[in-house]
Amino acid sequence: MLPDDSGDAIDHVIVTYFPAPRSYTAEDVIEIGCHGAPIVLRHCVERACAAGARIAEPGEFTLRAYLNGRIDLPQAEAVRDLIEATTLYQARIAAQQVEGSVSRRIKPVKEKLLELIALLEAGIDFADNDVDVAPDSEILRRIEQIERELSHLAASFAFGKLVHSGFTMAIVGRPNVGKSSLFNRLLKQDRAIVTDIPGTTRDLVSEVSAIEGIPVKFIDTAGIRAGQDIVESLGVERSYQAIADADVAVVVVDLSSPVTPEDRAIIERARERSAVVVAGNKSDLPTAADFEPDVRVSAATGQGIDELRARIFRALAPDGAAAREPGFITSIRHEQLLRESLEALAHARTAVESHIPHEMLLLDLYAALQPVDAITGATTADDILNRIFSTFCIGK
Ligand SMILES: Nc1nc2c(ncn2[C@@H]2O[C@H](COP(=O)(O)OP(=O)(O)OP(=O)(O)O)[C@@H](O)[C@H]2O)c(=O)[nH]1
Ligand SMILES: [Mg+2]
Repeated sequence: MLPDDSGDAIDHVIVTYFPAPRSYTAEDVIEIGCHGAPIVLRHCVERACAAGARIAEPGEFTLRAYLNGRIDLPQAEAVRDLIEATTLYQARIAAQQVEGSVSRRIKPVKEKLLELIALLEAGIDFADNDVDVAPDSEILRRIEQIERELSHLAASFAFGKLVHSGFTMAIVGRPNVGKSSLFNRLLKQDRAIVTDIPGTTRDLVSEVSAIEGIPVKFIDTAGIRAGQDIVESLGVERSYQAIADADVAVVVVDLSSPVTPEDRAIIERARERSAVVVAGNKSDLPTAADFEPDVRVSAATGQGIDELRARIFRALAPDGAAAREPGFITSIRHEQLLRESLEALAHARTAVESHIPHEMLLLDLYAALQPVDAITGATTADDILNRIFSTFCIGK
């Protein structure tokens, strides 16, 4: 029973006791479940604090779980992603990472690096005894194998980034080609106004939705043409800005009429600024255009829309299919660390090729190990910890 200040019951709560080490933090933990009204929650927290508890720091529970060795760093970071997930797909990937999918991918590679280091260390220690560690070709083979596996993992970030942060997609093209119709079709709702009058859309219209569980900000734009009134030309300015800001631009052309130099100019312009998919719309009508788009669609009938979605994905993450294998990385921190490690390995490879003494080669290998350690958590500087845990927005 949760009493108010005068002792009257205001809620009945459930108290759950998790004895150490079988709790979230691996310590003794008590959880109080009460009914969800904010005023009741606040009262409950105030009573607890009056009795000697204190409010958790951001991320403190997960930090304690980490410090007590119950989870490693990638798992702790994934808890934050799970809390922030906006689609079930994001939640599923984060949940796999909470279960340790990233560490499971990295640890075998780290193991190979450690083996190589141990091998060379041994060679140096026993140099007097004429122990021949390994021929250079063998050392090179090992370094290259580690490089291959790490760069494969680093490349998975191209897709992982999309899963983590989603992407922005602008639909651009000449007036009346069917941009707003396509926008509505992709969103599966009548969001933007569609008419047969060129110049219908005058400002950016945006809406957030998801493609295959990945959050996407769709932007419909004003049709691009020259020499119109001031409102429309301001809209055209914004269309160009939208191309520049987008991760991917879908340039729409109307296949039922001849493709014009303006169409080609818009495609060129878009290619300078972002990934591009050229969609040939109105494919339900007789074709009048002598032009091969990336994908033929009909906003009117829905034909080709799935193919368009697939094309959009491929434009953003060319290796998307490979990246979907388990344990792909979604954290920019991990990607940067893997790149650092790869740089050091490239140094190491050059060192072997130029027959530099093993003592020096080892420095490069240790330099390659350090960033991997920073992912798996074996050596963690305070500032890494602080950066990770300070981005938690709530107590968990
Ligand atoms: N037959 C056919 N008509 C289409 C298709 N897509 C759009 N339309 C028609 O083309 C006209 C223009 O469509 P909108 O979606 O408004 O074109 P828009 O590119 O947004 O035009 P602005 O906003 O003026 O730049 C409308 O009459 C639509 O019904 C299609 O796939 N097939
Ligand atoms: Mg429009």
